[in-house]
Formats: sequence, C-alpha cells, structure tokens
Amino acid sequence: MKLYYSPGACSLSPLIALHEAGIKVELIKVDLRSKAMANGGNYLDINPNGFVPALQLDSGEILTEGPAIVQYIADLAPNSHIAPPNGTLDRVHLQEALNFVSSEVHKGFSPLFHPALPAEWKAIVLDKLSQRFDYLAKRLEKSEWLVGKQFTVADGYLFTVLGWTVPCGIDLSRWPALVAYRARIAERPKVKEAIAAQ
Ligand SMILES: N[C@@H](CCC(=O)N[C@@H](CS)C(=O)NCC(=O)O)C(=O)O
Repeated sequence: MKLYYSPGACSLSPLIALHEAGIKVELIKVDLRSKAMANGGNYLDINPNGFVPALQLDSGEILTEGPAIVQYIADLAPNSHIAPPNGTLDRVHLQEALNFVSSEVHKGFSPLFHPALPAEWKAIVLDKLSQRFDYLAKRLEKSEWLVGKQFTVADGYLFTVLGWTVPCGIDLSRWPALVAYRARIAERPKVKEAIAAQ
C-alpha cells in the first residue's frame, strides 16, 4: 500500500494509525501547492481534489477521506484495538468522534491557513474553535480517551489537528486537559515513530 502525505498535514493521522496497527506502507510525499509528488507524478491523478491523505491499496484502488482511511487501517489489524469492532455501539461512537474532529475541529482550523483571511473572520473562527476546545477539554477531564477506555484512531486524529495550535498561534495552555491529552499521545512509541517517518 502507499500513503500519500504531506509533513504536518492531517495525513499524520493515518500514518499514526498505520504505525499503531504495525502495517508497513510506502510513503509518497506530496507538495500541496504544486501537487507534485516526490516520485515525479501529479497528485491530481491520485486524488482530483488535491488534498492528502490518500491510501492506495495493492490492487491500485484509492481511498480518500481521513476518517474512512483510519477505519480501514484499524480493521486490517483488529488485534491492535485501535477501533472498536464494526456493529458495536462503541464503533458508532468512534465514527461520531471522527466526524466531530473532521467537521468541527479540522475544518474549523482550515481558514486560519489562508493568508488572505480577514481579521474579523479570523476572530470568529478562533472563537468557534475555542468553543470546540471547551467541549473537548470537559470530555477529556473525565475520560483519558475520546472513545472507550483506550487509544483509538480518533485520538490519533485529534492529536494531529491539535498540533496546529502551534503554527496558528493558539495558546493551548488555556485548556490543561488538552495539553495533558496531547502529551499522553506524544509519549506513545508508535506515535513518535509516525512523526519521525514524516
Ligand atoms: N476531507 C478531507 C480533507 C483533507 C484536507 O483538508 N487535507 C489538507 C491537509 S490537512 C490538504 O491536503 N490541503 C491541500 C488542498 O486542499 O489543496 C479529509 O478529511 O481527508
């Protein structure tokens, strides 16, 4: 399999899932501006939307959308227990968490990476993200992980996007539970490996 990725982007989330699952893949780096791939091709031929991540299976089939990709990876390695089994209510809670991280946090950050973002809009975006962080911090004060009693792919995804508080100049120390959560995940050997692999 091949994972199309860009250092620091949301593709770190499937990379964490792959390391936690013990699955080896070929990494193909993508320049998100030019859409050029490190192996010489045009990434738009892989994903016409131009965004990472994409996972290419050995059959050649391509999967896109981070929340779908991490669940596919987790199901390839059920003994890694990074997703509750399909058909359980906990699996629905995992999908709930992945969707929340995707639509409320990941895409909440996205305007902040746009250089032409007007100041008034930026203030609205930061306020909305603060509300999401308040909610997540309350949850993570009571529970170590987003779903169930152990690390799942939803934690790898939230860890990834919370990392963007640094380049976006958001002071995460306002939410000590989120600082502790990120530190807990950063200590995981497989997460360290994934970060280094980028
Ligand atoms: N809906 C996609 C969004 C992925 C996404 O936003 N990727 C960003 C990096 S974090 C990207 O590649 N942006 C470059 C672009 O959109 O051209 C998913 O959830 O996988």
